[in-house]
Amino acid sequence: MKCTVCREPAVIDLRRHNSNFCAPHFTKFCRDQTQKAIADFDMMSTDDKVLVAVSGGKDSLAVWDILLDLGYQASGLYIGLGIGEYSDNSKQFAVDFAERRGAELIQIDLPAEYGYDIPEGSRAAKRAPCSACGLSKRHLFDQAAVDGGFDVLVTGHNLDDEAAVLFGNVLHWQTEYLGRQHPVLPARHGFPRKVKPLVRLGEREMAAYCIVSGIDYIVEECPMAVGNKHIGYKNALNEIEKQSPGTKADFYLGFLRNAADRFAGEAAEGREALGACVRCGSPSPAEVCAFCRLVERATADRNPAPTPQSVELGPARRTATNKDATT
Ligand code: Q46
Ligand code: ZN
Ligand code: ZN
Repeated sequence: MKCTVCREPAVIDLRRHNSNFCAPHFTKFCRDQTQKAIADFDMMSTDDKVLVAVSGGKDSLAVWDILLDLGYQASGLYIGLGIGEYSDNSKQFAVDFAERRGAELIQIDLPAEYGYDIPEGSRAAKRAPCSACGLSKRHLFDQAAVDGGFDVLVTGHNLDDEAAVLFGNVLHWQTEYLGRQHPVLPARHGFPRKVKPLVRLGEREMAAYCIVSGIDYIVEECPMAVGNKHIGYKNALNEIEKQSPGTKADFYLGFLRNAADRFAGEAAEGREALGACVRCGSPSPAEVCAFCRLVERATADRNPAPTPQSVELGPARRTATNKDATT
């Protein structure tokens, strides 16, 4: 198998692009695809102050690496979720990467700073673990981006993730979610601009990118992911992709080109109905936002109910340089 560009031995074949690449040309391919997504969807410019939500997994470390190589001023944000050994290990990969690239890594520790971990939060709130986790992460990412004066929050969602979410939303005709399923969500009061620069690259490509770039990442799956329905959607789409390479990209990128606009109105309606949480000030459809209610329930056993003032002040938010983060 030879590289389509230079005829040297290839390290990967990409059936949907009808191409094989050697390591340097594959790295370039990933960078070009990221740059194309950024340009096509007008995600950000190199003047923007960028915050990357980093989990220690392949996608978030790869997107951080690519953005740094493309000249973006990109800091990382790692949230310790308190999911046992998994969280300890994943944090180390984020810290090591930041140190290697000399990049700033901001860290937030959910148990230390908010008094609960994801297993406890999920039990107390009677929510599935991924639901309590997603809610916590979204809130903390948004808050850290706004507080830190970042122009844009980047997540490592890849083509497989987005196609699986789209598949689920179409299967159940979740029209409001379909209206929001765009790789760029504009900033509005209390929410930073959010972008997904990896939407043109798949899971296998991101794992390969990390391997050829020498990026160590947590390979272990989160132990709480068991039963997550998106895994089933991904498997179903992978079966289709095997028979017909390129279907996943056609499905997702075709939706953005041909159908996403039709649902935009419904998402906008939902957005206008938001007020501000009386405790933390975040945009919320209710008086107290879902995150503040989760904190309250998850910590009810050990703390008196938080007063509006104590939640509003929140824990001290730390900004760690990569050097501080490792000491
Ligand atoms: S970390 Fe959290 Fe994921 Fe684990 S509990 Fe679910 S959402 S699976 S990306
Ligand atoms: Zn080559
Ligand atoms: Zn709140």
